[in-house]
Amino acid sequence: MENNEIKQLETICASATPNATSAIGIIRVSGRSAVSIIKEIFRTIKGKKADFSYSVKPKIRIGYIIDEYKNIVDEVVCLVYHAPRSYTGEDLIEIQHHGSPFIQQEIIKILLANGVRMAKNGEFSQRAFLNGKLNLSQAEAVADLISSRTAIAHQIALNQLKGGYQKTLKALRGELLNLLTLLELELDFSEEDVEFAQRKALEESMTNIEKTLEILIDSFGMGNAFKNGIPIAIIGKPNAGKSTLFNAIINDERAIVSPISGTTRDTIEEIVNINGIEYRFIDTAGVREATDPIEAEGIRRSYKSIENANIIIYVADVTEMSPSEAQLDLIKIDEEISLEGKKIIMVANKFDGKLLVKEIKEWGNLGAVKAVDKDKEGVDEIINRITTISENSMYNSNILTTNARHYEAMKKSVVAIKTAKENLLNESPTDIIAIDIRESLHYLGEITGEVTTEEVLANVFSKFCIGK
Ligand SMILES: Nc1nc2c(ncn2[C@@H]2O[C@H](COP(=O)(O)OP(=O)(O)OP(=O)(O)O)[C@@H](O)[C@H]2O)c(=O)[nH]1
Ligand SMILES: [Mg+2]
Repeated sequence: MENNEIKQLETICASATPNATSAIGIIRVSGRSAVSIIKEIFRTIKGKKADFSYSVKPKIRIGYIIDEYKNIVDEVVCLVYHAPRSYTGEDLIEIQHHGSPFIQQEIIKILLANGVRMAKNGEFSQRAFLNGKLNLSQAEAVADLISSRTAIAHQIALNQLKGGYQKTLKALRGELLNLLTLLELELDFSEEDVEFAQRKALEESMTNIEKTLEILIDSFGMGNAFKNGIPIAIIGKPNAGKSTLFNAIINDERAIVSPISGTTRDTIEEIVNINGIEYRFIDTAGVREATDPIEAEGIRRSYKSIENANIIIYVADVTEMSPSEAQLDLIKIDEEISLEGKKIIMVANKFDGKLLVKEIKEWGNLGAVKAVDKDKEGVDEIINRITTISENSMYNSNILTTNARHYEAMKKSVVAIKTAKENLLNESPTDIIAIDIRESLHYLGEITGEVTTEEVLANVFSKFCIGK
């Protein structure tokens, strides 16, 4: 942390608003000399130096920013937050200026001339973290909050910032610490051969931790999808009507449709926002034995899309295949690439074709959506089903893992707790059990930032925008 302490001595600035014409722009200044510098470059309306002395509540001052020749650059509002009651935990000033990129540049130039340096990406949030204002996963949630494009991504980010996710992590950490304390107490008295902790209770506690971690780990697939758009692959045999359906869902003639088998050769993606959730619909090449290398590559990409999708729309041409043939085809695909955990929506397409009463009934028994390219009903039903699937997964969204870094740390944490439990059941010595509990705690600490390296910090904060 030594390095960070040196960095924190420097006063930093950045524009918190985009470099574009707008009603107002905001420049942030944070650090030890923020207040003394603003005193020099700010004058009240009456042309006097303003009172920026310490106060618990933030101070608001209206006046002018002046350059080295005492010329007025802009009329501004300054908000002064004194340490530690600010976002960064340092003295922090927000200068609200007229939203012109020129004024923004001029004010920043004056700040730089006074010894302030430009902030790096996420440096304000990094300081907030180093000063104990936010833990690491909360800081990451701030970045997610800024970049959230949909209602659900926004809700998840808010939850990661303050809600159930933080509580779950805290509870997990508490339980692990409790376990460790019990085991260490026993170690302190090891000479006397006493067992403070009931083996049964220890085992229960470990199982609890393991279960919670596993729920968090499993939620990553959906959590990540909610954040970046839920991938939905439209698959089936060539000519089944996949591209027709894809165009109908995205409401655009995006994919080429033709009676020629093998029209779609590459995968095509479109993002659609339905009821505040983002979906990535993917039209794929029909899966069959390839006759040429290009087609083979197309089919390989179809499989890749199936692998990455949370939801699969299987399109069957009812004039070409029976319900049992469609099921067999899905089994064949499952052998190629596991469909486990994926939600499958079966679509009986071309329902305007000639069909026997028995076939109509069988498709119904299969729960297939009956679709005809000219009708909207089939598409509406498909969208209804997709919405239901998402809403059911959202039910638990207060403890969704959406961050790949957290996901990796949790996987390591659960391995350690499992090993500890095994050792406990094998009646291994207490110090051996304690090693893995400590390790499990260590990985959990990586998420919230109790244990971090410079490298991890740099990695996390470099993903932020400048000024945050
Ligand atoms: N009668 C009827 N024809 C349809 C229906 N849906 C699609 N078609 C026709 O079926 C043919 C194939 O449609 P596509 O959407 O290109 O099929 P695809 O599954 O994308 O085919 P590939 O890309 O070759 O794998 C086209 O001529 C469509 O007009 C339908 O509901 N009823
Ligand atoms: Mg197609």
